[in-house]
Amino acid sequence: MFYSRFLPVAIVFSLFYACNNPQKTSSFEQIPDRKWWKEAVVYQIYPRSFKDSNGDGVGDLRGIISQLDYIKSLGIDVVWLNPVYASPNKDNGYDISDYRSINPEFGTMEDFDALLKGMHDRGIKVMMDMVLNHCSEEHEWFKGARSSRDNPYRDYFHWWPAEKGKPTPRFSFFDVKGDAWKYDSLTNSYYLHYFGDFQPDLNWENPKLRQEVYAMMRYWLDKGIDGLRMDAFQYISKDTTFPAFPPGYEKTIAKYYNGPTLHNHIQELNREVLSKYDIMTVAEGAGSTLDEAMLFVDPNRKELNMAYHFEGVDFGYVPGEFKVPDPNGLNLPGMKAIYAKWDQHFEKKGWLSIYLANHDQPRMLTRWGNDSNEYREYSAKLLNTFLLSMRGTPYYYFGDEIGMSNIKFDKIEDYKDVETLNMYQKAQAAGKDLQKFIEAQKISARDNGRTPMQWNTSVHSGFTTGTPWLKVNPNYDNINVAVQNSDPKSILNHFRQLVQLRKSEPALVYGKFTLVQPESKRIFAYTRELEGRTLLVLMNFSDQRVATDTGLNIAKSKVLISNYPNKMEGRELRPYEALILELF
Ligand code: TEU
Ligand code: CA
Repeated sequence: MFYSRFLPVAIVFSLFYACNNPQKTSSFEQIPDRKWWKEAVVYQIYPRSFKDSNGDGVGDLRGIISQLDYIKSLGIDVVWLNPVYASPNKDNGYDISDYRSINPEFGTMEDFDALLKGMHDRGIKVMMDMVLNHCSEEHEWFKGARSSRDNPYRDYFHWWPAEKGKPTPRFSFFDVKGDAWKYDSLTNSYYLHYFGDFQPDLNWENPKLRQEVYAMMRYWLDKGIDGLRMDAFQYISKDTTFPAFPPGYEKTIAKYYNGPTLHNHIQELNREVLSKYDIMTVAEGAGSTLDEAMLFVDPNRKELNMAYHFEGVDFGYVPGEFKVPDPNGLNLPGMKAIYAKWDQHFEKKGWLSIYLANHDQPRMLTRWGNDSNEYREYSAKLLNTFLLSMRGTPYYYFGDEIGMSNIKFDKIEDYKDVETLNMYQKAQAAGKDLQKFIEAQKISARDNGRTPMQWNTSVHSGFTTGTPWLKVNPNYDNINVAVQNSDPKSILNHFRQLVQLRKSEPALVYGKFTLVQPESKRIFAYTRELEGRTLLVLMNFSDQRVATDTGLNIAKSKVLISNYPNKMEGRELRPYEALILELF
């Protein structure tokens, strides 16, 4: 009622207002201490699944090159590429066998250079994934290291000689037994691996290893790449005396975060490499507390630009279980509290990223929205509204711009991901209910987010002419780029508008964030304020109509973007309605 009735008044008022209050229409030029990486929207491409150029079923660099104009059309600023280096691919490129060459499945170094140039020609920056907690067992370093105890590469890794008895237990994320020490008979020693046993951990306490890593980073930075995403970086430092941990330690992986020398290493890295280039740097994970995370990104400490925490995406899983969704559904007040808490802690200094999905997560639409036919479009647009209106740099996962959803495999045989396969074996060994495991994975498995991009309605969604390495979601018939490109009301075009809105509204980037109605179980609402300009983000995270009660005067407002074709009805938000208002 209030809105539609006042709409004409609101328009006249806002025109009048805009003409008479120029100081409140803040522009980016007025912002002190601007940083390009705070204003950027990052688009993440999982190269295996984006576009295949040669029919072998695996996405590749030439495939990405063929879609550069599409990528540009999104309006994004930075592309983050998951690892494209030589790799046996047991963990899809997160097991690197040569940091200075391109995985032949993806192409050649010439292809990479062409990709970088193609991006730069279009004003898009490129961010590379640096996997430096571990490498592949097939890396020359490890092949040398395991061959004899006096090999020059021996100290690039962590070893426990068997004559000292069994090593003190350490936990591995991907190991069926959860054991991070693997016995290697060749030298009668155990080596450490926090992830798969094919991913031996690098020894950052060895200065030679560090110098080798820095030289490798300079090699890429000198090519002109614009950013580094530091994979699993919080784990690189270890107390190499390997003291015993109290029983139950493996349940609190906090023991693995932030080893004693972590920040010395990052500061050295900053001094010797990062500070020499105008790049953006992000740590994947940043300890387990707000204060720990701040240590990575407090500008006075000269470490990294921003961090991404796991608390948001881990929320809503049953504690102590492997990614089992809470049967009670989304606890919205809890989710809001997490985002508000993190935002507040970094309000004055430091910076965070904002994301709901990546290659380690299921599709955000299934996990955080509603992927039913009825609400799919509304809730995809709602989640996009959230991602592009929060403080923090949005990291946006490819395919979400068309509302891709989980594939929900029924059979373990359909999965390719080492994590799911190993956790299945673990559940089996523990005599757990395997059907329950499969049901939970339909919501949470990483492969849900790794199915190929849905380009059009041709066979295999236009991703490949061959057999895709991972099945294409059969819903590509109606969820694809081609259909949405030509529909002005599509999720894709709404996403493009949101990106433009963020680029024209400094309040969305730099403005103060304040939660409104924090206790509401259905409405997620907040204001973003900058220099007298107030934007209100209103989102209904439910399939019910809900009355808003923001306590703000919405009567005097202007709709900047909305996911419904017609105006809000009274004070009620319709199912999954999401809009951004400017308040006067
Ligand atoms: O992930 C690091 C990490 O902490 C993982 O445990 C992550 O939380 C997990 O995948 C969630 O299910 C990075 C990469 O992003 C991931 O793809 C790799 O598998 C992992 O490192 C090992 O390199
Ligand atoms: Ca290919």
